[in-house]
Amino acid sequence: MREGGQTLEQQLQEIYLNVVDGQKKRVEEEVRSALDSGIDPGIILNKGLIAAMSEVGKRFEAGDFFVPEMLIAARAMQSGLAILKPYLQQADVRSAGTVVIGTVKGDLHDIGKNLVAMMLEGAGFEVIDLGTDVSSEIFIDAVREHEADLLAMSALLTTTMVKMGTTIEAIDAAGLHQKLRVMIGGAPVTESFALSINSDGYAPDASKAVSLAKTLLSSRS
Ligand code: B1M
Repeated sequence: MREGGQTLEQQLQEIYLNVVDGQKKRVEEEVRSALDSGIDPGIILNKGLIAAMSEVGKRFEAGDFFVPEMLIAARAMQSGLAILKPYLQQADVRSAGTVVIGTVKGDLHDIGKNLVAMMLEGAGFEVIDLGTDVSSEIFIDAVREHEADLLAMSALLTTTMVKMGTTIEAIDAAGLHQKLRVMIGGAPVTESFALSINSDGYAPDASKAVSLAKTLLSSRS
Protein backbone atom coordinates (compact mmCIF):
# COMPACT_ATOMS: atom_id res chain seq x y z
CA MET A 1 0.00 0.00 0.00
CA ARG A 2 1.17 3.53 -0.85
CA GLU A 3 0.01 7.16 -0.59
CA GLY A 4 -3.63 7.32 0.61
CA GLY A 5 -3.74 3.52 0.94
CA GLN A 6 -3.60 3.01 -2.85
CA THR A 7 -1.58 0.30 -4.57
CA LEU A 8 0.94 1.22 -7.28
CA GLU A 9 -1.49 -0.04 -9.94
CA GLN A 10 -4.30 2.12 -8.53
CA GLN A 11 -2.10 5.23 -8.54
CA LEU A 12 -1.05 4.63 -12.15
CA GLN A 13 -4.66 3.94 -13.10
CA GLU A 14 -5.74 7.28 -11.54
CA ILE A 15 -3.15 9.14 -13.64
CA TYR A 16 -4.20 7.24 -16.76
CA LEU A 17 -7.94 7.93 -16.25
CA ASN A 18 -7.41 11.60 -15.44
CA VAL A 19 -5.29 12.15 -18.56
CA VAL A 20 -7.94 10.45 -20.71
CA ASP A 21 -10.54 12.67 -19.00
CA GLY A 22 -8.39 15.79 -19.48
CA GLN A 23 -8.34 16.55 -15.73
CA LYS A 24 -5.18 18.68 -15.71
CA LYS A 25 -5.21 19.56 -11.97
CA ARG A 26 -5.94 15.98 -10.96
CA VAL A 27 -3.12 14.71 -13.18
CA GLU A 28 -0.70 17.15 -11.53
CA GLU A 29 -1.79 16.04 -8.05
CA GLU A 30 -1.63 12.35 -8.94
CA VAL A 31 1.80 12.60 -10.57
CA ARG A 32 3.17 14.44 -7.51
CA SER A 33 1.64 11.91 -5.20
CA ALA A 34 3.04 9.00 -7.26
CA LEU A 35 6.52 10.57 -7.09
CA ASP A 36 6.12 11.06 -3.32
CA SER A 37 5.27 7.38 -3.01
CA GLY A 38 8.54 6.52 -4.72
CA ILE A 39 7.10 5.25 -8.01
CA ASP A 40 9.75 5.28 -10.74
CA PRO A 41 9.28 8.36 -13.00
CA GLY A 42 9.76 6.16 -16.10
CA ILE A 43 6.86 3.94 -14.99
CA ILE A 44 4.65 6.99 -14.34
CA LEU A 45 5.53 8.24 -17.83
CA ASN A 46 5.00 4.99 -19.72
CA LYS A 47 2.17 3.31 -17.80
CA GLY A 48 0.34 6.51 -16.80
CA LEU A 49 0.83 9.37 -19.26
CA ILE A 50 1.85 7.68 -22.54
CA ALA A 51 -0.56 4.75 -22.14
CA ALA A 52 -3.38 7.27 -21.63
CA MET A 53 -2.54 9.13 -24.86
CA SER A 54 -2.66 5.88 -26.76
CA GLU A 55 -6.17 5.22 -25.34
CA VAL A 56 -7.15 8.76 -26.41
CA GLY A 57 -5.95 7.93 -29.95
CA LYS A 58 -8.03 4.72 -29.96
CA ARG A 59 -11.14 6.60 -28.83
CA PHE A 60 -10.57 9.22 -31.53
CA GLU A 61 -10.25 6.51 -34.17
CA ALA A 62 -13.45 4.85 -32.89
CA GLY A 63 -15.32 8.17 -33.15
CA ASP A 64 -15.87 8.38 -29.36
CA PHE A 65 -13.49 11.34 -28.99
CA PHE A 66 -13.15 14.43 -31.17
CA VAL A 67 -10.37 17.04 -31.52
CA PRO A 68 -11.39 19.05 -28.39
CA GLU A 69 -11.17 15.94 -26.18
CA MET A 70 -7.78 15.07 -27.70
CA LEU A 71 -6.58 18.60 -27.04
CA ILE A 72 -7.74 18.64 -23.42
CA ALA A 73 -6.15 15.24 -22.80
CA ALA A 74 -2.92 16.51 -24.42
CA ARG A 75 -2.86 19.50 -22.05
CA ALA A 76 -3.33 17.24 -19.05
CA MET A 77 -0.52 14.98 -20.30
CA GLN A 78 1.83 17.96 -20.84
CA SER A 79 1.26 19.27 -17.31
CA GLY A 80 2.07 15.82 -15.87
CA LEU A 81 5.16 15.70 -18.08
CA ALA A 82 6.33 19.10 -16.81
CA ILE A 83 6.32 17.74 -13.25
CA LEU A 84 8.25 14.63 -14.30
CA LYS A 85 10.83 16.59 -16.32
CA PRO A 86 13.52 17.08 -13.63
CA TYR A 87 13.22 13.43 -12.62
CA LEU A 88 13.70 12.18 -16.18
CA GLN A 89 16.85 14.19 -16.76
CA GLN A 90 20.31 13.49 -15.40
CA ALA A 91 21.81 16.98 -15.13
CA ASP A 92 25.47 16.12 -14.66
CA VAL A 93 26.53 15.51 -18.27
CA ARG A 94 27.26 18.42 -20.62
CA SER A 95 28.10 19.22 -24.25
CA ALA A 96 27.27 15.94 -25.92
CA GLY A 97 26.57 17.96 -29.10
CA THR A 98 24.06 20.42 -30.55
CA VAL A 99 20.69 19.17 -31.72
CA VAL A 100 18.14 21.09 -33.79
CA ILE A 101 14.70 19.51 -33.26
CA GLY A 102 11.21 20.21 -34.55
CA THR A 103 7.95 18.75 -35.82
CA VAL A 104 7.73 18.94 -39.60
CA LYS A 105 5.68 21.31 -41.74
CA GLY A 106 1.91 20.86 -41.51
CA ASP A 107 2.10 18.92 -38.24
CA LEU A 108 1.09 20.39 -34.88
CA HIS A 109 1.75 17.37 -32.64
CA ASP A 110 4.46 18.19 -30.14
CA ILE A 111 4.16 15.98 -27.07
CA GLY A 112 6.49 13.23 -28.35
CA LYS A 113 8.91 15.79 -29.79
CA ASN A 114 8.97 17.66 -26.44
CA LEU A 115 9.69 14.41 -24.65
CA VAL A 116 12.57 13.60 -27.00
CA ALA A 117 13.94 17.16 -26.60
CA MET A 118 13.68 16.88 -22.82
CA MET A 119 15.51 13.54 -22.69
CA LEU A 120 18.25 14.78 -25.06
CA GLU A 121 18.73 17.86 -22.89
CA GLY A 122 18.91 15.66 -19.82
CA ALA A 123 21.61 13.58 -21.51
CA GLY A 124 23.79 16.66 -22.03
CA PHE A 125 22.89 17.78 -25.56
CA GLU A 126 22.32 21.42 -26.32
CA VAL A 127 18.83 21.41 -27.80
CA ILE A 128 17.44 24.06 -30.15
CA ASP A 129 13.69 23.40 -30.28
CA LEU A 130 12.01 24.96 -33.32
CA GLY A 131 8.51 23.90 -32.24
CA THR A 132 5.92 22.57 -34.66
CA ASP A 133 5.02 23.17 -38.34
CA VAL A 134 8.69 23.67 -39.25
CA SER A 135 9.59 24.06 -42.93
CA SER A 136 12.77 22.70 -44.58
CA GLU A 137 14.07 26.26 -44.90
CA ILE A 138 13.69 26.96 -41.17
CA PHE A 139 15.40 23.64 -40.31
CA ILE A 140 18.30 24.47 -42.63
CA ASP A 141 18.69 28.03 -41.32
CA ALA A 142 18.79 26.74 -37.74
CA VAL A 143 21.31 23.99 -38.59
CA ARG A 144 23.60 26.62 -40.14
CA GLU A 145 23.09 29.22 -37.42
CA HIS A 146 23.75 26.82 -34.52
CA GLU A 147 26.32 24.67 -36.37
CA ALA A 148 24.23 21.68 -35.34
CA ASP A 149 25.67 18.18 -35.09
CA LEU A 150 22.26 16.52 -35.31
CA LEU A 151 18.91 17.31 -36.90
CA ALA A 152 15.97 15.55 -35.19
CA MET A 153 12.58 15.58 -36.91
CA SER A 154 9.26 14.35 -35.57
CA ALA A 155 5.99 13.62 -37.45
CA LEU A 156 2.73 12.13 -36.21
CA LEU A 157 0.70 12.18 -39.40
CA THR A 158 1.08 9.93 -42.43
CA THR A 159 0.41 13.03 -44.52
CA THR A 160 3.31 15.00 -42.99
CA MET A 161 6.00 12.32 -42.59
CA VAL A 162 6.90 12.85 -46.26
CA LYS A 163 8.17 16.31 -45.27
CA MET A 164 11.05 14.58 -43.53
CA GLY A 165 12.21 13.28 -46.90
CA THR A 166 11.81 16.72 -48.48
CA THR A 167 13.91 18.27 -45.70
CA ILE A 168 16.67 15.67 -46.06
CA GLU A 169 16.77 16.32 -49.82
CA ALA A 170 17.18 20.03 -49.08
CA ILE A 171 19.90 19.28 -46.50
CA ASP A 172 21.74 17.15 -49.08
CA ALA A 173 21.34 19.81 -51.79
CA ALA A 174 22.73 22.46 -49.42
CA GLY A 175 25.82 20.27 -48.88
CA LEU A 176 25.14 20.04 -45.13
CA HIS A 177 24.83 16.28 -44.76
CA GLN A 178 28.58 15.49 -44.56
CA LYS A 179 29.01 16.74 -41.02
CA LEU A 180 25.39 16.73 -39.88
CA ARG A 181 23.56 13.57 -38.81
CA VAL A 182 19.77 13.27 -39.23
CA MET A 183 17.39 11.22 -37.12
CA ILE A 184 13.62 10.88 -37.31
CA GLY A 185 10.76 9.52 -35.24
CA GLY A 186 7.04 9.68 -34.50
CA ALA A 187 4.18 7.18 -34.42
CA PRO A 188 3.84 6.50 -38.20
CA VAL A 189 7.60 6.41 -38.85
CA THR A 190 9.44 3.11 -39.35
CA GLU A 191 13.01 1.96 -39.82
CA SER A 192 12.38 1.16 -43.49
CA PHE A 193 10.84 4.60 -44.08
CA ALA A 194 13.94 6.16 -42.49
CA LEU A 195 16.19 4.17 -44.83
CA SER A 196 14.07 5.08 -47.84
CA ILE A 197 14.51 8.83 -47.23
CA ASN A 198 18.23 8.62 -46.44
CA SER A 199 17.86 9.43 -42.74
CA ASP A 200 20.87 8.36 -40.67
CA GLY A 201 18.63 6.80 -38.06
CA TYR A 202 15.18 6.21 -36.60
CA ALA A 203 14.15 5.85 -32.96
CA PRO A 204 10.77 4.48 -31.83
CA ASP A 205 10.75 6.29 -28.46
CA ALA A 206 12.43 9.03 -26.48
CA SER A 207 14.95 6.92 -24.59
CA LYS A 208 16.04 5.11 -27.78
CA ALA A 209 16.33 8.57 -29.39
CA VAL A 210 18.98 9.45 -26.80
CA SER A 211 21.03 6.30 -27.41
CA LEU A 212 20.69 6.75 -31.18
CA ALA A 213 21.84 10.39 -30.93
CA LYS A 214 24.93 9.30 -28.98
CA THR A 215 25.70 6.50 -31.46
CA LEU A 216 25.25 8.75 -34.50
CA LEU A 217 27.53 11.45 -33.13
CA SER A 218 30.23 9.04 -31.98
CA SER A 219 30.32 7.33 -35.40
CA ARG A 220 30.92 10.56 -37.37
CA SER A 221 34.04 10.63 -39.51
CO1 B1M B 1 -3.78 14.03 -33.53
N1 B1M B 1 -3.69 12.40 -34.61
N2 B1M B 1 -4.60 14.99 -35.03
N3 B1M B 1 -3.96 15.48 -32.29
N4 B1M B 1 -3.31 12.78 -32.18
C1 B1M B 1 -3.01 11.24 -34.05
C2 B1M B 1 -1.52 11.27 -34.40
C3 B1M B 1 -3.78 10.04 -34.73
C4 B1M B 1 -2.94 8.75 -34.85
C5 B1M B 1 -5.10 9.78 -33.95
C6 B1M B 1 -5.85 8.60 -34.51
O1 B1M B 1 -6.51 8.71 -35.51
N5 B1M B 1 -5.73 7.44 -33.88
C7 B1M B 1 -4.18 10.66 -36.12
C8 B1M B 1 -3.15 10.49 -37.23
C9 B1M B 1 -3.59 9.48 -38.28
C10 B1M B 1 -2.55 9.31 -39.31
O2 B1M B 1 -1.99 10.21 -39.86
N6 B1M B 1 -2.29 8.05 -39.60
C11 B1M B 1 -4.36 12.12 -35.73
C12 B1M B 1 -5.12 13.06 -36.48
C13 B1M B 1 -5.88 12.50 -37.67
C14 B1M B 1 -5.17 14.44 -36.17
C15 B1M B 1 -5.91 15.54 -36.92
C16 B1M B 1 -5.80 15.47 -38.45
C17 B1M B 1 -7.38 15.51 -36.44
C18 B1M B 1 -8.31 16.48 -37.12
O3 B1M B 1 -8.12 17.67 -37.07
N7 B1M B 1 -9.29 15.92 -37.76
C19 B1M B 1 -5.24 16.83 -36.36
C20 B1M B 1 -4.00 17.26 -37.18
C21 B1M B 1 -3.46 18.57 -36.72
C22 B1M B 1 -2.10 18.85 -37.35
O4 B1M B 1 -1.10 18.40 -36.82
N8 B1M B 1 -2.10 19.55 -38.47
C23 B1M B 1 -4.81 16.34 -35.01
C24 B1M B 1 -4.73 17.17 -33.89
C25 B1M B 1 -4.35 16.75 -32.63
C26 B1M B 1 -4.39 17.66 -31.40
C27 B1M B 1 -3.91 19.09 -31.69
C28 B1M B 1 -5.80 17.71 -30.88
C29 B1M B 1 -3.51 16.84 -30.38
C30 B1M B 1 -2.02 17.24 -30.37
C31 B1M B 1 -1.67 18.15 -29.22
C32 B1M B 1 -0.17 18.34 -29.11
O5 B1M B 1 0.65 17.55 -29.57
N9 B1M B 1 0.17 19.42 -28.47
C33 B1M B 1 -3.58 15.43 -30.97
C34 B1M B 1 -3.25 14.26 -30.24
C35 B1M B 1 -3.02 14.43 -28.76
C36 B1M B 1 -3.13 12.97 -30.86
C37 B1M B 1 -2.87 11.60 -30.21
C38 B1M B 1 -4.16 11.19 -29.50
C39 B1M B 1 -1.73 11.51 -29.20
C40 B1M B 1 -0.36 11.94 -29.72
C41 B1M B 1 0.61 11.98 -28.55
O6 B1M B 1 0.88 13.04 -28.01
N10 B1M B 1 1.06 10.79 -28.08
C42 B1M B 1 -2.53 10.72 -31.49
C43 B1M B 1 -2.90 9.26 -31.31
C44 B1M B 1 -1.68 8.40 -30.97
O7 B1M B 1 -0.54 8.75 -31.22
N11 B1M B 1 -1.97 7.23 -30.51
C45 B1M B 1 -3.07 11.52 -32.58
C46 B1M B 1 1.94 10.67 -26.91
C47 B1M B 1 3.39 10.90 -27.34
C48 B1M B 1 4.32 10.74 -26.13
O8 B1M B 1 3.71 9.91 -28.29
O9 B1M B 1 3.96 11.60 -30.15
O10 B1M B 1 4.02 9.10 -30.64
P1 B1M B 1 4.30 10.23 -29.75
O11 B1M B 1 5.89 10.26 -29.46
C49 B1M B 1 6.61 9.10 -29.08
C50 B1M B 1 7.22 8.34 -30.27
O12 B1M B 1 6.47 8.45 -31.45
C51 B1M B 1 8.61 8.88 -30.36
O13 B1M B 1 8.96 9.17 -29.01
C52 B1M B 1 7.80 9.64 -28.30
C53 B1M B 1 7.89 9.17 -26.87
O14 B1M B 1 8.00 7.78 -26.77
N12 B1M B 1 8.93 10.05 -31.14
C54 B1M B 1 10.19 10.24 -31.59
C55 B1M B 1 8.19 11.13 -31.49
N13 B1M B 1 8.93 11.99 -32.17
C56 B1M B 1 10.17 11.49 -32.25
C57 B1M B 1 11.33 11.98 -32.84
C58 B1M B 1 12.51 11.19 -32.76
C59 B1M B 1 12.50 9.96 -32.11
C60 B1M B 1 11.36 9.47 -31.53
O15 B1M B 1 13.68 11.57 -33.30
C61 B1M B 1 13.77 12.81 -33.90
